[in-house]
Amino acid sequence: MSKTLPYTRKDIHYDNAKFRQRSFLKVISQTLVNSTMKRDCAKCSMGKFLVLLLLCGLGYLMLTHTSTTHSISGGQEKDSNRLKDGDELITDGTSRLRRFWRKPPRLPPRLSPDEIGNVNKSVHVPGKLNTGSKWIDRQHSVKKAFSHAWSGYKNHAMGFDELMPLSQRGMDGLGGLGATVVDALDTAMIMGLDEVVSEAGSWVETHLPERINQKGQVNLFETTIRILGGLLSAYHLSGGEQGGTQTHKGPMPNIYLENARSLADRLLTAFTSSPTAIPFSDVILRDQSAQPAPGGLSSTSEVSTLQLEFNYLSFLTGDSKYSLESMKVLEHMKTLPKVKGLVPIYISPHSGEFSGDTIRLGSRGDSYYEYLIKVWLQNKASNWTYLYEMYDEAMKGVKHLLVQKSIPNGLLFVGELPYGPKGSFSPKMDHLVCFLPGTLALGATKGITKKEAMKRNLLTLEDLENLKLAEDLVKTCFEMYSVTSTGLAPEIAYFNIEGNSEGGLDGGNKSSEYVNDISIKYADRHNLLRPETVESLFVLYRITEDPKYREWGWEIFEAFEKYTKVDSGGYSSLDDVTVIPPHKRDKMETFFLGETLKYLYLLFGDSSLIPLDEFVFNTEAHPFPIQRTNKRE
Ligand code: DMJ
Repeated sequence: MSKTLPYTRKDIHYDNAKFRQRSFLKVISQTLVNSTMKRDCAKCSMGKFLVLLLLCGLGYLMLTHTSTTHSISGGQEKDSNRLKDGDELITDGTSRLRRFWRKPPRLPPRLSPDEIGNVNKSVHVPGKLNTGSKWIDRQHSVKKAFSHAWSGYKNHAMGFDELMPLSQRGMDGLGGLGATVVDALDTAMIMGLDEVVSEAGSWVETHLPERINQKGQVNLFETTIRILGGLLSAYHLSGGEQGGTQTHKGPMPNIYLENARSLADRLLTAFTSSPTAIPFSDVILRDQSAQPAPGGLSSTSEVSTLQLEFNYLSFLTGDSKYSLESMKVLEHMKTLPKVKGLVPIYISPHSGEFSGDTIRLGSRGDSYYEYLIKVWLQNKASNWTYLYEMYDEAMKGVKHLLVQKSIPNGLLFVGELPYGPKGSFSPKMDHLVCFLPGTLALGATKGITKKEAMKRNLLTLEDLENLKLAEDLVKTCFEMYSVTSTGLAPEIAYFNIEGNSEGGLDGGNKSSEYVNDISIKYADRHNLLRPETVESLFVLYRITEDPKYREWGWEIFEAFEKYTKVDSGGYSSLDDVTVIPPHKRDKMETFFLGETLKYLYLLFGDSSLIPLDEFVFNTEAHPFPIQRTNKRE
């Protein structure tokens, strides 16, 4: 059980008042109150009383004088229309005077989660964060990396699921739907790479319909998050929701939606053939049939990480069946027994019950927790408050049962309960768990900046605690990279804790402060170009606006460039991140283009690009717009 949480108020900087600008009069009056003048005035010295009077008069004149320097010029006018409550643009003296009498800071509001979500529309100021050209250059480097990855794939593996960059050929590890094409498509749109959009879009138009009809077994989860998700975001980003006007190169947006619908109609059989609300794990596309995984069980994360995609498809098509089937899973899970909101990593589609005791936020558990909050955020109009409650309870469970601190240097990490709550704690953390800092931060502010949320008094103490935990955990994720010789994280890390030091060696970077806190087992030393840490850095940067997250992201990007780039095109997974030079594995995962490079590009870019209070990213980094209305009803 965690001995390190909860944080104290001091730790989480609970002081809304210090995020408010003090008015001019407040500064004067507080200075007077705190100065020796206070004592002197008490003696009623006439001279000092007159000085005080003079100061007050001067203050009043300054504040009520209408200055032309505050008039809004043409360029600013546009932005000023977007300013709402609490913004600090002052245009006349009367407004200034009003600021004198600002009410004292309120306590966090006691709103229901849905109410909090609804008042959370952020005031967005484009260009605010992307100041210096350093970040423009770095963003450009990521774009170049994407082009290099795509050229390797296009030249050697076009139409296959993945590129084998060393062998310079393709492989179909995901059922043969050209997964890299579809996963990469919206990243190319976001980066403005028209040629790639055109190549990938033409491939979708020409080849995907036939593949969807004729291919065999695919995994429901992987196909939903990568292919269905990629098609839906491509539809949105190419202007599909603006009435089909084409705003990008490539086919008309409807091509993406038609393919999405055709694919989803087949995937639905995984739900409809199951005797319970829990879908089977695999679908045979050409037969339009479904089957359970060998052994009969589905992964908890897999069955609960379909709803963003199916809901959005229902929204776009007006056909509620996709949403209804997928939401049955979460509605059913709501009724199942849990351990402080935490759930085992397997579930049976035959009985509808969880199976086994293992609880973790790594593989097979991770995105269950991610989708609870994201599906709620996506569908504010639907009032699915139970999802927020499940998320909230689960995060309390994480803090209570899974978070511990390493020795000797105190990194917070999220471990596992391989034998349930009564068994021993394992200080093992998959890289996959590094999605959690981003999710916690998103859950705390609902996508707006911390500063804005503080200004509007929207954060509860629990939100602030979760945000603090997010910041501590993302540091740990970053240190999982820093402790290795290559600067790249292993697939799994173990943390040394009091009374339990797992085997394994250090990461090889002896100059890291945390070299004795983290150990890595031989079998876990690989790196698959995974996105979770840069994903969380992106979210944490957008929410806290702390530039260190960009710097950390840049260090990680440089390490990818140095050790995973293949000259003939593409990037490769590594066998061992602790040795230099690391041996390459000959596989470029689709999520390197779909997620890792997209999040890095967004991290270095302007915050107006895919704002977090207007879009929700599926677990494969495909952004869907947050739904303000519910078309289904
Ligand atoms: C991706 O397919 C998704 O992010 C998923 O949720 C977890 N695994 C990979 C990336 O690591």
